[in-house]
Amino acid sequence: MHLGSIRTCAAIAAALAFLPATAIAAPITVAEFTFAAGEEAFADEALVTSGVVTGATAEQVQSTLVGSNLGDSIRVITPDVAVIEIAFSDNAIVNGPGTDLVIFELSGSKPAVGFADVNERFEVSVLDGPDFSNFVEVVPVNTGFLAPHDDSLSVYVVEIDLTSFGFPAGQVTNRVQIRLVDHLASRSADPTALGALNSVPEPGTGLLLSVGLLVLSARRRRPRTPQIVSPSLRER
Ligand SMILES: [Ca+2]
Ligand SMILES: [Ca+2]
Repeated sequence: MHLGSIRTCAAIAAALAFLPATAIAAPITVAEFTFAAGEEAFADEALVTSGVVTGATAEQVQSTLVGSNLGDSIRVITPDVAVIEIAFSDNAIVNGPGTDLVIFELSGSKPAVGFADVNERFEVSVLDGPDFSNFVEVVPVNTGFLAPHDDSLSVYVVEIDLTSFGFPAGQVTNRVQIRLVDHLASRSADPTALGALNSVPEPGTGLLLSVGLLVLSARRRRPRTPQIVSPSLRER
């Protein structure tokens, strides 16, 4: 085997040796739900696709719904309504056992754990193949945990099992839409985060990227004399 090839293989082997330690995140527990994939399990992008989120810029909608932090929430107030599309880009939600996705919502404290607040109901749609499903109404349930930055608010959750959207076991999705309506004529539900309990890494990120960069790095180091690259090769 050529010396350069040996070096390339050694570089890849070294990468694979350390990647498991960096690629496998520490689990995160949020209001008694443990996300084995850690921060990766949570939503990565959020975009208002129709209507208006009351009092929030596009950047605020994005920063509020992305990641595991429950410190802020969004809402609509009549006459506003809004559809928000949430994307998972470094992971996908897979239909595994039981609940696959948890949507966290913040509402005024209620004494009873398990209290389902119908006034905070909203609608959820999931991307199924090329199309989004019909919207399904969901009702947040009190976990009994208080919001980390405001103990006048409780953490409520909606647990989504993709089976209820007709997904067979193992089918994945990486996009969800939520539709917010103000049912109380005062404010709608207040979603704050979305996390995949059953999460799989998105192919093409993480491991593949790291190995690819190392192969490129090894190849770039190989020449010991300057090379002339023809314009035609550059353009390929
Ligand atoms: Ca993610
Ligand atoms: Ca499931």
